[in-house]
Amino acid sequence: MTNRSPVLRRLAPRGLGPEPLLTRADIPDMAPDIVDPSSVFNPGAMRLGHMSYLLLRVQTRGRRTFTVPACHRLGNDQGPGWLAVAPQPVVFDWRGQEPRATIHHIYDARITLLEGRPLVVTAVDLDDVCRLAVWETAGHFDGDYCGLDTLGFLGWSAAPDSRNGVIFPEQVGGRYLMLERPNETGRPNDPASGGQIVLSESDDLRQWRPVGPVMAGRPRYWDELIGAGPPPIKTGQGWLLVYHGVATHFASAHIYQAGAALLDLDDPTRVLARTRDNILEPRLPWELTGQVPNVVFPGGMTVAQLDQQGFAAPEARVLIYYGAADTCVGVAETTVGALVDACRAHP
Ligand code: BMA
Repeated sequence: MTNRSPVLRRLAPRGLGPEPLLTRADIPDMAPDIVDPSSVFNPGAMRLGHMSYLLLRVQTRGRRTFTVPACHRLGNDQGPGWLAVAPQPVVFDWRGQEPRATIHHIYDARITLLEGRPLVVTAVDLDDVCRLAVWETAGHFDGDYCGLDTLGFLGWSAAPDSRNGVIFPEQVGGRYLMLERPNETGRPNDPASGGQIVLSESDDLRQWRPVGPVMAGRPRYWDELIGAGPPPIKTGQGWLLVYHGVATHFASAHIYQAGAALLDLDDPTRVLARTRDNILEPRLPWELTGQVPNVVFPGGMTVAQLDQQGFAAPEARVLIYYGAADTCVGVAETTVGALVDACRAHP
């Protein structure tokens, strides 16, 4: 068997073996910008009805980065599977607030459905730093792709140089919350990364201020460097966060894996439990080999149903969308209960 993990099961979206949900072959040409692209990876996701709405990171042969909407539904008793990629990349509307520095790349979108509307956080590579931008949808929800085709700028996150920003799906204590991962200076020739997830807060989604640290990497183990994966989901046991961890102590390459943690519902700076082991690691050829080898990088998580108060039940089915080797997109399934149990397995 390829995957005996009790927590996450990779899916076979085309009915063969565990295989990518999307590869570069699924991205239609969008001349003049996207023609025969090199890769598609690191998707953000949100669920509306029975559909997952994705924002894909598409890289061209010029190593330019575009964000492309898509939608996905697994085939089941209720209907056939569905996968469609938009014919145009997302238009980012800075609304006259673009930074003065050169904008090189906008990437790794994370989507949160908050108060009935999608909010997106992206990384923005500038000359010297990477900042996190918060965007709202500018299109209508009743159109294709839920209005994710045009995103309007709302503001910058609190940290001056960070990545992996995710907004909570509801206010906590009367404020909006975001997890972000300040970048520490990378080693020579390494991309800047970081070993700590922190909490930021906002009254209006435009101005963000720091609150404090949430969790740190564990040197010498699987998650030495860390960053939030998809936005957290609310469970009776706490905010369920899937995050990525990077093992940096292997000579040949860093290994990007996924784990999970439970954060206190009222004070998400308190970590209640955390997986000792990773719950997903690169094992399949398309996770081990690609533009950046040995990478699984979760960015989207959809839950089949939430109750009236926004809680996900233990039996609710979870899909986790992840980038593989910075080259393609995979999807794995589990339940809320299995993730919570994995967090609490080794107190
Ligand atoms: C991280 C980010 C991700 C990327 C990953 C693996 O630092 O840059 O966008 O997928 O590295 O290369």
